[in-house]
Amino acid sequence: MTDYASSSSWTSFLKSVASFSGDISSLTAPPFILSTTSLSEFPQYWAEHPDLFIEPSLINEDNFKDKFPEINNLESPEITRMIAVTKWFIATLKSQYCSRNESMGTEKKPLNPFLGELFVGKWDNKTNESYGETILLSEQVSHHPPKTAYTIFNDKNNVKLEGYNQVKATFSKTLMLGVKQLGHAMLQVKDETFLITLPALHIEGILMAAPFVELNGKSMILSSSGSITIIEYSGRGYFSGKKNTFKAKLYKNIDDYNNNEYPLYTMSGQWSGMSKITNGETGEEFGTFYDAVNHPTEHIYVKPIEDQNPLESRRAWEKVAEGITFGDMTMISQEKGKIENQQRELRKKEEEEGTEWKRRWFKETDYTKITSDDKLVQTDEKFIQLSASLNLSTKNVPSGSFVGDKEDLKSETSAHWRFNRQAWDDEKEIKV
Ligand code: CLR
Repeated sequence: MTDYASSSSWTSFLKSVASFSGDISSLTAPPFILSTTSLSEFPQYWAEHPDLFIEPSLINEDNFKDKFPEINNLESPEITRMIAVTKWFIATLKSQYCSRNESMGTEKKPLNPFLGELFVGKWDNKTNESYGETILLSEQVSHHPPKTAYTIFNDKNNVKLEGYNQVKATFSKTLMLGVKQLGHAMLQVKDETFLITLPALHIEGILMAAPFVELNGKSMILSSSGSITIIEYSGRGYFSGKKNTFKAKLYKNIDDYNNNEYPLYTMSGQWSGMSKITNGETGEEFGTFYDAVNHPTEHIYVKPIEDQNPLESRRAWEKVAEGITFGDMTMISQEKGKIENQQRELRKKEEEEGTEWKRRWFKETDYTKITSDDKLVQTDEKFIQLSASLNLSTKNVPSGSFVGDKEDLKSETSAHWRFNRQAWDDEKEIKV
């Protein structure tokens, strides 16, 4: 138990949790559990292994057999790319869900981005010229409820990830915080598209003032070439004694999955540690799939604060972050207050003028409003096709819900945030 756990600020925080309304950002937490990082930065976790992010695009007809030499009889470039995409995805999890514990000792409450907040940066991949630059753009497209839209792209290798984050959280009686993710991610590798559903998670250790994330539920990766990977998560003492456990099954096609046929490959182990890959039918072990411990992350490059636009996250939150670092509650609330007032003023003005805050690089598509005359861009078209192939709901529901599920029947909208590349190409003020 930490000293913080018995502090009066923590016990009163725990009491306030009892009347939790569903909006985590409204909880007033003591400074020691506040992070100096805004949620708008979280999309960077998708690409802290820039090599694995690009790898699927380097696999082709001529070289696929050499890509995973330990696996015999690799059958096609498509399946080999699916293995590489699955490996990249598993490799993102340690960054996504363990990095705050590693850098700050525990999970902390991130700063709640204001509407229009931006976070941009890049991996210049200087040590490997053939990789080219990978760019991240993230934008807070909604404040109530919080939604962060993002894209990460590498033009040289024709790889693009786009998606958005939104969560729905509930506290259990034992003070476990259960979190469902509502968005999804789409990865485009040249002509191939992958739809990725996001796992549910929960925060343990809140009572002890030492929160950490564990994953539960599933994620799915559906490829436009027909293959599918289903990943199931569990924690300590569920299907193994270890934390951060996963079991992934890669099927050649959705029929094989639906008909309970053997998968081509099974990957299993710890996403924060070692995992192995085996033949899905015979169980023959091929070797290590991914070793998270011996694969250090590469952090994004972000411009110095003095070169940033006032809408950019680290610049906007600079003073609040200082307050958090000093543990100075007065400074934190004063500086937060300034941002909140400014936001209130803007909303008031917009209301008076009958306008709305203009989103910079992303736009919302409501799939319930699409008619047969509408021209669909590739992301829209693939999202609809891939979802339909597995009967996944395209509505605003927890990621991975199916058509006919309770959540699907309850939801009326299918509004998702998509990247508008033209808007970025026309961008004059913000530089990476
Ligand atoms: C955001 C999207 C990322 C994955 C991810 C990782 C950790 C999650 C975060 C998402 C959303 C916010 C989150 C966080 C862990 C803790 C934090 C749920 C899903 C909450 C708001 C903090 C609670 C505060 C405690 C002190 C109780 O790709």
